[in-house]
Amino acid sequence: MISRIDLRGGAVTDGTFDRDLLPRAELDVEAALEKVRPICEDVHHRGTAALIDYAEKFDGVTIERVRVAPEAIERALAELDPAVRAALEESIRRARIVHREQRRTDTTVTVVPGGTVTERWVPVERVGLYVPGGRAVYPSSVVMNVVPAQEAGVSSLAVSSPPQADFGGLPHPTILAACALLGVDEVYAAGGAQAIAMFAYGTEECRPAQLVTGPGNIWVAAAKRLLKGRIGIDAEAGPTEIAVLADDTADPAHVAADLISQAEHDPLAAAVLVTPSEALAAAVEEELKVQAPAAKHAEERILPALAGRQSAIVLVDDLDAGLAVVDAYAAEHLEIQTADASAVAARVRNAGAVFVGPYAPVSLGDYCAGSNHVLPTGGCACHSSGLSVQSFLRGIHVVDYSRDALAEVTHHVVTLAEAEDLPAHGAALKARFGWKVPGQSK
Ligand code: HSO
Ligand code: ZN
Repeated sequence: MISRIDLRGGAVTDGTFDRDLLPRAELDVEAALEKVRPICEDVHHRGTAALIDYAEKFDGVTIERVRVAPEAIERALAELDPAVRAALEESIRRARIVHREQRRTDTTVTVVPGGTVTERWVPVERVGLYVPGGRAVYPSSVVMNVVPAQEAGVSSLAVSSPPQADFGGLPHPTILAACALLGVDEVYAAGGAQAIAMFAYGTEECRPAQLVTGPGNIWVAAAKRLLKGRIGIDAEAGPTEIAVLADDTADPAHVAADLISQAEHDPLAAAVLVTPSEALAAAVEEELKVQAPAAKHAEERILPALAGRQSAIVLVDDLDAGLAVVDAYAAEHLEIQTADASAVAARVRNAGAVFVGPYAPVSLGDYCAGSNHVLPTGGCACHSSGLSVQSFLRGIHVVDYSRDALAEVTHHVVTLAEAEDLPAHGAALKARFGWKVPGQSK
């Protein structure tokens, strides 16, 4: 079962504690690079024919085309369970409410009279979205990727998900139905590294995209690392993580249920409780002992995730030390279940998303909070954000100076250019003023 890490005794507060003590899974993406390189090159050179071969080899299905026919997408929607449809529609509605507000407006700053710099936000033209289809079939992730792209104004959006032997070589029907609900009609049956290569290089059926987003396994992460630059990527998503910072006001049954909820994703998923309360730690351990083995995915995912070195109950001296620990850990998801949770949450510096108080469990955010569930993992929350409308926009600087505004600053530009031994830079300005630097006598 879950292990304990004892960080009591002042080491956290005085900043001397060993951060390597914090639990974390290891994922060797580097080692997967050599395996995915030939696959990506093959897709580059043989296009659709290569994708059809990989469907046979990795997914065990014979397909004739990679692009999914529109009728198959429509059929999946028609056959979708009405309750799932209603829930997906609510998830989409809430995500749209939040993401619509994230759209930045262009800003123009007048630096000097006649000299302006505008930041103009322009959507990426074409985006490929990868949706896994192995252990994880997550229509909710289709929502979380497509909604911000659409709200950003991305005009061309394609989805790819592995062909499923059980569904005649099509992606999973719930994935197709989610695409239909979101108005995405360009869907491909390609999985793993080969799907990322399809978006990066393009094939006879699929125009290349400028950006690929979406979660995936280690092969997808390796392909993203390999093809980054050729195509933009969101992040190399690792196994999911939940950290809970709790004191003895928290309900141990709820804390345990929340830890289990994310352990359910993957044997490498991380579930971490940080608490100053010995009593809470013991009560959560008891709850885990009862709840975890009874859960549906106990054997293959939950129990190994909780027992793994990436999960732990971390004991700290007090909430201040707890905050230092969760900041150092920089969890993908962080729940604050303490007295005055809002005030504690406001002090968090590093987390993909923070869930405040007893009624904001991570599962709410996974589906229906309106927030995005594609969040930085593996400690990347200390420098990166989750997916948002911003992920699909580029800010173009537009520089507009009048003759007078340029004249006024020319001597400074010329001086800096000469200081860097780049006189041609200065000359570009001097040429505009008959080679005489305005404001300088010689
Ligand atoms: N917790 C996952 C997202 C997810 N949960 C999808 C359920 N379905 C990573 O944030
Ligand atoms: Zn989840």
